[in-house]
Amino acid sequence: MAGEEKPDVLLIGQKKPVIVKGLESHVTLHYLSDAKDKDAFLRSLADRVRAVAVAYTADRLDAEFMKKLPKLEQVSSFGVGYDHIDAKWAGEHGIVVTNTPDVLNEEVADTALGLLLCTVREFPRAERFLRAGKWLQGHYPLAKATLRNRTVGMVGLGRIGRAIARRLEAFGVPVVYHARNRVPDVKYKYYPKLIDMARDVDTLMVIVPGGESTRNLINADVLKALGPNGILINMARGSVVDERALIAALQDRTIYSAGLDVFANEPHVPKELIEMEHVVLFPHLGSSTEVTRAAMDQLVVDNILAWAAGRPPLTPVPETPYPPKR
Ligand code: A2R
Repeated sequence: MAGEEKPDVLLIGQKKPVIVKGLESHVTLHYLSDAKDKDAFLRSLADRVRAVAVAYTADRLDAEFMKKLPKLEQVSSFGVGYDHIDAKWAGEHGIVVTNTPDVLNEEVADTALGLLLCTVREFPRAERFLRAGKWLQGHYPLAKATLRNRTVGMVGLGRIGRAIARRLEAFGVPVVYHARNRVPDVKYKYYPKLIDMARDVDTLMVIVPGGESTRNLINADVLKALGPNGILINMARGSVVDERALIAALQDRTIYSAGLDVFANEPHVPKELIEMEHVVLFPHLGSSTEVTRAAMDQLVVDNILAWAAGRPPLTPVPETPYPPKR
């Protein structure tokens, strides 16, 4: 009977065990990664696929892609950031997009503090020193920077930003923030203008969404305002920082250092950054533990299962309110 048929779902990206196991008994899964000719594959499924699960992938789900699946109702995407999906277009065309917020907040905040400490106190560089046998010749030089006299300007104070700010408070580090809107229930000083905050602080912690509204938000002017003691930590997306301007600012010591978990063209990292001993570079580790990634995968599954059962999505993004306009 047609009513008992399992719905067809396209899986884009890695065949992650939690996602495949969680979905395969409830829906018929089609794997884009298996297709030799992706366009032909999508054409063959165009009449059937009504939902897409997006695992970890570099693929973009733009309007052109979604148009190839005219029956599409829901896109369940892995990760809190969804700048790889044209959510505005989806919302305008009755497609609900879901992401995986909250389950990763504390993990990403841990990574942010780790990256900040590594950058301020040069821990990775000191460890390289030990491994190279240099301790036998003398002590590692004293760190020039310290967290003790710093003020952190949060660029973004959402779910993850607040978890980072809580940790900073516990460390005794003053916190202020910039976002487009004041957050009503926090006591941190609010800066409506990023440039004003950059001028007043010596450390920026960037944790905003990627996409056009934040592209190159951290530009040469902001870095200049941050100044020669300045440290930039980017936990957001590479696109939020003008990478060329950052490289120039690090080379001529317009700012002191940077800790970067994200890059403009991952996994490619500019040679200039790799050659700089005093910056700290992480391979996009934000949420990357087995436990947290499994929780994110499970939320991808649960959003699809809710859709398949005719229930509202658990975590729709703001651009695609539920119920969708059709
Ligand atoms: O601007 P607001 O009031 O919407 O505040 C949000 C802020 N934000 C921005 N701040 C300045 N300029 C912008 N153009 C701009 N767009 C957004 O970023 C809010 O304070 C924060 C985002 O918070 P949530 O939506 O709760 O995101 P969550 O879960 O903290 O994750 C942030 C990002 C992800 O999108 C990934 O790219 C990355 O962290 O992992």
